[in-house]
Amino acid sequence: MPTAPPPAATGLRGRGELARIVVDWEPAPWQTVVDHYAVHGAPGPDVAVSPETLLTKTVYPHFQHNGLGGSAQQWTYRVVTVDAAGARSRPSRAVTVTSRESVSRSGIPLAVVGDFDGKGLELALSPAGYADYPAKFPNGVDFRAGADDPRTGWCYLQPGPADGWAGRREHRFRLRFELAELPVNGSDLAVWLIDSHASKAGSVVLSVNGTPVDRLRFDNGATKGSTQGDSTLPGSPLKPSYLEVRLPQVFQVGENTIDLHKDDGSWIAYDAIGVFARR
Ligand SMILES: [Ca+2]
Repeated sequence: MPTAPPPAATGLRGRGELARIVVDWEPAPWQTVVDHYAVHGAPGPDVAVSPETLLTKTVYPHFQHNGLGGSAQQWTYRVVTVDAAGARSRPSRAVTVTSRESVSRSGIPLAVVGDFDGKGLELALSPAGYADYPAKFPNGVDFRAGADDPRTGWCYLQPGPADGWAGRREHRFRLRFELAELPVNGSDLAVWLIDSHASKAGSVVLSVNGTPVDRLRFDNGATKGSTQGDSTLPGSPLKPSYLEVRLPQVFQVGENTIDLHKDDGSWIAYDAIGVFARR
């Protein structure tokens, strides 16, 4: 005897963030024993429900679509509820969401280390060489944009005082860059992480040309980015996070420095870092 299919998911809604889109919907009514929700998605204004558009199966009424990159991307989603007997609901109403554009796309690069691509593989010691950090970077990172090579000069992991493997002390990462002229419309700093410690991501003091200007607080991650370098792989356990802040107008013609001084918590795992002038 075929049973009645479960009801279609309702209340589908989404929000666009940096490099990701978050989609939520209402849990199925209690009478429905849910096996999973099948989330379908496609770029553009609609999505056909087919094996090709299946993005994930989840038991939670929630989906985080990661790895969308720095450009604003429009995606449309529908959800199919599958019950314990394997019966499938009609597809839900569609929801169309656009992710936020990164300053790494909208701005003019002044100093960039790495690619904003959800991976840390282009950085030094990636993906799992953190044990070599104390020997290779005894004084932290001191990187000259445009001259130094990220593959040897910018460590993929920046430890903090909670990390015994890095001496249980503070660590400074410095980015140096030359400016021939000052940005007229201001500038932004983008710090993209592929992951961070799951409970002690902590924070850094941000200094520009030696003057502390802000404290950047990081989202907790999954504690996997110390040994895995690609957050865009299907099923990746990494929890990337993205931080973009406006910088005060304290640059000078000639050499400038951006310091990230980690005096709080455990490590962060870099995807890329850059300073961008507003157009
Ligand atoms: Ca990267």
